[in-house]
Amino acid sequence: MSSQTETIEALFEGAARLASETLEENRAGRGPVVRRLSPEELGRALELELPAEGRGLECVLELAAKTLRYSVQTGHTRFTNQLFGGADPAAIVGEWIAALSNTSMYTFEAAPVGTLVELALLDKLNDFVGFSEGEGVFAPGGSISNLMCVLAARQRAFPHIKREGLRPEDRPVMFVSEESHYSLERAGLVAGIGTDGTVLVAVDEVGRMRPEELERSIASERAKGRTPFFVAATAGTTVAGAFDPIADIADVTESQGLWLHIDGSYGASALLSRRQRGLLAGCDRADSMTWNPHKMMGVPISSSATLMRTKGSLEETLGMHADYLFHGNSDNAYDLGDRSLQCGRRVDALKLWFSWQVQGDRGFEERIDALFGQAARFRELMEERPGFRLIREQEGTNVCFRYLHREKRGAEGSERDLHEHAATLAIRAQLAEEGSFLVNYASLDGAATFRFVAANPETGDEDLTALLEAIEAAD
Ligand code: ABU
Repeated sequence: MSSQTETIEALFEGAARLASETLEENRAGRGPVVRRLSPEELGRALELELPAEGRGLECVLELAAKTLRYSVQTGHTRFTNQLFGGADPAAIVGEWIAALSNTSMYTFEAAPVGTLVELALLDKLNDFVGFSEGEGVFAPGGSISNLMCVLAARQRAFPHIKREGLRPEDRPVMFVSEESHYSLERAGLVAGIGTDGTVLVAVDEVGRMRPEELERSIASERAKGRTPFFVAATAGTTVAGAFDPIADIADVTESQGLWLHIDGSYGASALLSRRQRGLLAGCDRADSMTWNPHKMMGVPISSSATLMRTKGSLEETLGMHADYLFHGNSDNAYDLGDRSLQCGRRVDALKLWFSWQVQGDRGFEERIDALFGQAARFRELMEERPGFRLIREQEGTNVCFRYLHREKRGAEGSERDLHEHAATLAIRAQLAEEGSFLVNYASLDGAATFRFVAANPETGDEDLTALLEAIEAAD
């Protein structure tokens, strides 16, 4: 063995050791969730300056250890801040192998394995949705998948757009719920529709779009001479975790001849669970769907499937047929490049494929059931304690709640008014400062609200109780 090979082997062995130690610490809930430093302090700790003379491979393990030390431990059992959490060792290896094989997903020629793996995964996901003749492509995240679906809908409604762009008389308008993800409004502005061209449809007390409001909004926009073309239902809203009533919305879109998209970035994974898939009943009637395995399914970011009910929709919308890449040979039927907004594209499919081989459908089903169970358990534990208030009926894996200071309980006035916005922020900041928990907040119904996310199935009762106690203690 050459000395260079020995050095590389030692490097990779060291990296593997560091990885398994990190996973073990996070799984056991040891160590802080985050070591909070100011940007200036962190910059100094990282020693960001780039050297004129290289330091050699010897520095890599030190850099890796430092990176992990100051990173947020998103695999920690007490990280509940985002819609993802935990860590899957098989998927992490898939990510390493993607880097090692270092290719780009535009052609079968350049990425034969990645292409076939991606196609197999898209078929599998489409089967769960009920898109029996579907297609799709992976994208860098839910926002880009949502954008691609808006563009595909725009292409269908205004077929001249690819050559001419929008005509003044087109006046497109799209509809999303007022609790949908902001990426949909942004997709509208990228698509040349402007934020004024996106109508926010009212939601019910759970946070689900009201189909009758959708119908009313469509009629009102038509009366103004605008052209409705796209409706997005959300399966798992970002803050409340609510699931819009897809079948009722599909009744509206079908009768109005509109494209129905489902932003299932967060909640499409509920389809993997026989107990939970009813939340997306009617999803097979949609035209497109966004599904992020990097959320509930626990593969590393990013993994976002853009799914289409009809083959050819993406290429019709985005295809540019660059002949330096697509040489018109028999393999071209497999080329994914013309379905994507990107040219160079990472092999994101590999990590999900590794994970699915390890876990199977049943393993993912257990994971999803565990997350829904964890959210229900957290709510139960919370409701046993005075001072905690559930703010939204919990449908998915988020629990939105406020904590009312003991001196204010029972006082005059509505609890919302009594609740101090600043108190939620201060409690949250204190927990983050201690490194004990990272739990996010958002504004719901006009006041700051904690958002607990069940994203890591390793989070147990002890962690849930400790979070409630930590909030009480910080009060
Ligand atoms: N793309 C939505 C993610 C939001 C969150 O993790 O909280």
